[in-house]
Formats: sequence, C-alpha cells, structure tokens
Amino acid sequence: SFPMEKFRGTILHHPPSHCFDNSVESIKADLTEKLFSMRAKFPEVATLNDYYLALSYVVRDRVLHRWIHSAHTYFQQASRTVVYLSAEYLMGPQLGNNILNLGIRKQVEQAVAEMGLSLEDLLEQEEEPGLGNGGLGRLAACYLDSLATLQIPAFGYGIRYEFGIFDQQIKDGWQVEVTDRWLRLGNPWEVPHPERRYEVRFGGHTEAGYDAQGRYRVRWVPERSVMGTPFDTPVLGYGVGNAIILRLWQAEARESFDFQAFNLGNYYKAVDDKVMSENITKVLYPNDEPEAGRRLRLEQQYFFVACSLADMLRIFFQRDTDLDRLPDKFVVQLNDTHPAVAVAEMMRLLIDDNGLEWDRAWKITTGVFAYTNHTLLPEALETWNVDLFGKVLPRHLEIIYEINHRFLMEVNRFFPGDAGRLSRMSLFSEAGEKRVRMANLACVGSRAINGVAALHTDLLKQTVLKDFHELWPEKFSNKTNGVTPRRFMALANPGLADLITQSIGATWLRDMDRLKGLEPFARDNAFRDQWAEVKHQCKVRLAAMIRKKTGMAVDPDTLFDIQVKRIHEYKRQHLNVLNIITHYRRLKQGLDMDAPARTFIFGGKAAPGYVLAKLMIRLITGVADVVNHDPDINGRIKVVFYPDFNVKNAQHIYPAADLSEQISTAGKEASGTGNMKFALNGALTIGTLDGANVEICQAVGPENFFLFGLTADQVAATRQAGYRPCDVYDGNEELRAAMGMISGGLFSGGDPGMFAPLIDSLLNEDRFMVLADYAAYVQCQEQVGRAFLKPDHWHAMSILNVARMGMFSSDRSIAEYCRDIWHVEPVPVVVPDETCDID
Ligand code: TH1
Repeated sequence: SFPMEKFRGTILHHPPSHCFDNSVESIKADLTEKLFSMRAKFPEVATLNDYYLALSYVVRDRVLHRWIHSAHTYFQQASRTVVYLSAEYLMGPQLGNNILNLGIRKQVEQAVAEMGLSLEDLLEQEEEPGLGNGGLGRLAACYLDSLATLQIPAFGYGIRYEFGIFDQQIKDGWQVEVTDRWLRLGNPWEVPHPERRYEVRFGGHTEAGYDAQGRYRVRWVPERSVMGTPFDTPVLGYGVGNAIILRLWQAEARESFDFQAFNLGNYYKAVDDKVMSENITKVLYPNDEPEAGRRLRLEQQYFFVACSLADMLRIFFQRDTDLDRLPDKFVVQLNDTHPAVAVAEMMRLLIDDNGLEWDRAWKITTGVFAYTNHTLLPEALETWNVDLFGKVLPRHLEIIYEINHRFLMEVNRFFPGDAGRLSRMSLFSEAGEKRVRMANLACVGSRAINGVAALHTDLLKQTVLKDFHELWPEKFSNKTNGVTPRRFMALANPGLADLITQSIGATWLRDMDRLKGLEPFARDNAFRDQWAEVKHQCKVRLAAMIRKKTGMAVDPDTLFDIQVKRIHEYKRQHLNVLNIITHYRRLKQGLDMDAPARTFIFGGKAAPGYVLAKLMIRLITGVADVVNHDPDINGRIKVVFYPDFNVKNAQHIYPAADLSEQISTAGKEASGTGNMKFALNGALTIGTLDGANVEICQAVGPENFFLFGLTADQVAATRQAGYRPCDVYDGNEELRAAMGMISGGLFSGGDPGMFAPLIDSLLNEDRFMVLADYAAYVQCQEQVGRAFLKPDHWHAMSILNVARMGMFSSDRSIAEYCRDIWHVEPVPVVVPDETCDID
C-alpha cells in the first residue's frame, strides 16, 4: 500500500488569520457588511439570493486568503507544478464545500440562524456550474480537491462555458432540454483577470523562409484572432492551508468594434465579429463520449489549450529563462484527447515563437505531457477531418505532419517493413476521408499514458493502444479513478460521516484507509441499528425531494434501487427496465409475492441528438405510469424518473440508495465513478465485471457484492461466435413476454410503434448484449430481494462495503499520479492563525 504519510501535512486546527475572525459574531457582522457593500441591500429588502451571495462573499474572502498564501508559497519556492488540462469540470455547488473545508460549519450555521436564516435554504440557492457532461468532468473536479488536500502545487485549466450542460425537464414522459443559464444571478466564486488576456489566432496560411541567421523558419499568417480572459475559482484543500485554482478561459472579441468596418458603414459586420469571437465559449457540447467533428468544438479545444500553455510559459519565465528546464518545472496532464492539440501547440511555441530547433523542442514537449485515456468505445475516439483541421490550424497541421514523418521512421526502425502497423499507428487515418487521430497524437507526444481502471488499462493495451504498448511498454500504467470523500461523504451525508467519526475518529476524511477500522462494527448490533437509522433518514429526505420534484409519493421503507448516470445503450438502463417489467408481470400473476417492495429510481441526461437514449427515458416514464397506478401492484413496485440529475441533487441521491445499479456491458465502461460514490455511502452494488466494478468487488469481497453477467472475455467470445440476440429471445419465455408488453404498446398509451426502434435494435443487433445478460440479471435481482429481507445481514454487508472502500478515495489516485507520473512533492502552506470560538 502506498505510504500516505508523506502527503499528510500540517493540520490547521485554527484556520486563518489575523484579519479573519471566524467567531459567530464576526461572521454575522461580515454578512451584514457584504449585504451592503456587494448587494446594496438592507435586511428588510434583501432576498434569499442576496443572502446567499453575501454569505458566499464572506466565505470567499477567507478562501482567497488561503489561496494568496498558497500562491505566494509556491512562487517563492518555485515549486514543481501540475497543470491539469480538461475541457470539462463538474465542480458542483461551492458554498457548502468551502464552509466544510474551512472548518467553520458550526459557526456559520449559528450565525445565519441568529439572523433568522437557515444555512440549508441558503445552500439551496446556489446554481451549480454544469461545465461538464458526466464522469470525466466530475473526475477532474475530484482531482482538484485531492491535489489541494495533498498540498500539490497545481493549476486546473479549462473553458468558461456561458451555457453548461442543459437543464433537463420531463414533459409527457420525454426529455426536454432547457438552456442552462447558470450565470444569470451572478457567480460569486470566480475572480476575472481581464488584465491577463491572451490572443489566440485561427485560420489563414503559413509562409516558409529564412531568418537573419539563415535558419529555416515558418511564419503563420492567421486570418483572425480572439482574446482569452481568465476567470479564477479557488479550490481549498481539506485540513490544510493549501488552495489551488481552477482557471477557466472566456473568449472575447479583440476589439468590441472593428472600427474599419464601422467607418465604412458596415456596422453589422463589426458586431458580427464580436458575436463570432464570443461564440467559442458559448456552450458545452452535450455529448458524453461523443461523435466528434464540429468546427466550433475544435476551436474550443485549441482556444483553451493556447491560452493555458501561454499562461504556463508566462509563469515559467517569471523564474527561469532556460526552456530546457520546462519539464523539471511543469507536467501537463491531458484529460482524454480533448486538449491533445497541446502537443502541436507546444512545438509551435518552442520553434516559431522561441526559436528552438526541432529536436530540442521535441525533447522538451515529450518531457512535459502525460495522457489519460477514458474510453474504449471506438466511436468516442476523436479524429478531425484534415481539411477542416488545416483551415482552422494550418501551422499545427504542418507540425503534426512533421511529427508523424519522424515518428513513422522510428516505428519502421523497430518493426521494419510492417506496413499494417505503420498505417495503424500513423497520426492520420487514410481509409475514406483523411483524418487526424488525436489519441495517436496524444500517445506520441506524451511520456506517460494511463487508463482509469485495471480492466480498462489491460484492454487498452490489448486493443485500441496495442501497437503503442508494443513500442513503448514502459510508458503505460494504470491509475484507477477515485472520488473525494469530502464532497461525497462529509458534505453529502453528514449523518453517516458523524457516525463513522464517533466510532473510529476523524482522521479517515484525509486518510481513507482508516475506514478499515469499521470492520468490527459490522458485528455490533447497536451500531448496525444506528447505521440503518442514518440510511433511513437519507431515504426520508430523498422521498421528500422526489415528492417536491415529481409529485410522487414513495415509501422510505421500500428497497431504494437506483441507477443514476448518463443515459446510454452501453450503460443499459433498458436492461434494468426489462427486469422491472418481468418483476411486474410476475406480481400480476401472483408470483414472487414474498419479494420486498422496491422503489426503482432513475436519473440522467441523454445527449439531445441521441434518439435511442431519449427513447429509453420515455420507456422508463412509460413503465412508471403503468406500474405506479396499477391497483394490483399496490405499491410493491414504484418507478421514478428523477429529472435533471446533476452534482447538486446527486449529493442527496447517493446517500439514500440501498442498491447501486452498475450494469454496463463488460468491457465498455472505462471505470465508472458513481459506483464508488454509492458504495461509500453504504449501498450494495449489483454489477457486471466492468470498469472499476472489478476492483470494488475484489475490495469489498464477492460475498458483499451482487455480481452477474458475461465477463469482457465472454462478451468478445460470444460476439466472435456470431451472437444472435433473436436466439436468446426465442429461448426465453419471460423475456419474450416483457419485450412483447413494450412492443404491444402497454407503456406507450397503446402506440405499438413508439418503442419499435429500441426493440428492433435489441432483436437485430443488440450491440451491448442486453438479451445475453437478461436471465442472469433477473436471477441476481431475485437474490438481492432475498438478501434485503434479512436486514441485519444486509446492514453488515453495507458496513463492510464502506469499511473496505478506502482505496477509492481520489487522494489515493492523486498520490499514485504524483508518485508514478508527475514526480511531484507536497508543498505545505502555512497560513497565519485565524481566531475561532468553536472547537
Ligand atoms: C468517462 C467514462 O465513460 C467513465 O467510465 C469514466 O469513469 C469517466 O470518464 C472518468 O474516467 C468518459 N467521459 C467522456 C466524455 C467525453 C469523451 C470521452 C469520455 S470517457 C466527452
């Protein structure tokens, strides 16, 4: 096990400082002052949102104080720094998390209460920045939390989308997308720095020539440019003085008016240019694991990469002059291929802007980057049409051609005459239209490559990155994902966190291996009762939220069986639905009457253009309509679709789960991280041997995990052998009946056509082996039902799950990145003492 000792810094028993007094009286005074100075309101006319903003500013001052001390320390020590490049960050609400990490929860609660407010209501006001799609964006946010907590000097860089992931409404059972106007009421957590803008150029052409010293030089003559302005959001570590920042770039026009056009009387064109420039950071592409190809998306990627690398070099040159030392001072982690154009941009910066020769530039570039792959799905691997790429980034395309030329010579030296290998490894695919392969560019430009779960990394080496692994086996490693226990345990589930702290002490929040200490409590009856009571309270709270959001009444005494994640065929929400229908039919027939009553809860967004995923949502709501109102069922099954799943409501959902659904086709989910959030909150998992489920099952013990279905090897072998879903269908009477109920129109108001595309795709192709796993899944769900009827044993399993989940803290993940890839050490930050009247 990894020596975490090194990462445990000085714990601040009294958070900052001479100027920040954290007594209840001070917080009250500061809150009133902020109401005046920042909102221009007096208490009688202030809205709840004014109070939310005022409290946020009170907290922000204290957060920024820690950031200033951190920045100063890192600057003085010229510390080696991690740069995390990600097109997505799903940070979640900030107020509660910052109060937790400052350690001032009790004082703030009391202060607002004495002013006639409730902290819970104020927290509820915050609209989260939904600047990501799902697991990939949330992983980036958890990693910032752990970087700060482990005292690692780091920057997160990304895009300040004006509109994040859409808000989801459900109308007549269908998903409707609504614009996410998260900035409407103001964002108190960011600090803009318009004085630190960078120019980003696009289009045009290149000109080759020789400079004064007679050296070959290329000049890029761009056609247009936009400005990038940074907005900084501080991220606090927990129990330490350290803070880091997330720096998000916003695109702006160079001049808000093109005066030349204006003087010629072309007012509209002048305004047009402003609109076009600002388009770049307007909206997040809402596809999780996307089909790529849009020009604006490429512009977004280059835009934030160019700003971030320029900023990194600015910081480097504050303390150094020799670019050969860049790899000693910075490591740049590419979060999937979305920022992979950074490899070409770095070469351009070194060669064109700083006058380095190719070989020296290449040595520096490949000393700086590391690449994380997050998916094996072939349709999710990014490629760009070469013509499009050349129009947007002509100089970068030339550089990529040159990288490719030199790279393929190297491949040819290792594997002479292996034409197939050369064409597979080329940075360009030539089958059909010519395209740039971003994963290949990321691999060639990086000194380290990693997958996000043990199985995923193994499969990467055997499939999509096989050739790269054969060439550079030493570059590859696994870094299993993790999640932050601060947000997903302490903040989301204070009842459980308190119970754990009472029994094993408070250190577990920074050292999750300590959860092991809970194991003996699994046999303690009194403790199990307390454990059950915490879970029950969480279910009561979620039931109230479901009531508020959907009008539906659900019973907290039923088994809460929850699947929340993006809607996707490979995640197989429809497999879950087929089991529900089967269970429903059995009850109608008077079978399975001893099974426990269940509430099936779904949540998740479908990409707006993904027709089958949207149909899956309609199927869930259709089944809910029938089952929930069937008098024969009498509450034995309830089905709920919880609208607009996001980080904020996720914090209420994970703690309330009895059962976590992790049922993707083996070999398709790179890792999953929801699986970890559920298990850390005491849910038991029903799951396939996919992604991190494999490691979770191993950690908690297969006797505490409901495992079912084909393995990744069996999936591949079944496919090889000529899988015919209709044979499975023909051979299973219950499956035929369930699918028949769907295609007969029972769940579509009598319309037999509505779900035909879904049924046809299952019967004809079934790319994700839903039918192949159906029988095993139904049987495993019966086992779950029987287990739930023995509450003592169930809660013992739940306790053992939590006790053994320590390795899935993002602190463990980040410690491994630090040790194996980044080679970076903690830098403790000492913040002058604050006064504090509690603790
Ligand atoms: C997800 C993976 O699907 C998930 O298994 C993993 O836990 C998570 O990343 C974090 O590692 C991915 N999300 C995206 C989003 C886009 C493109 C590729 C992936 S992979 C836009």
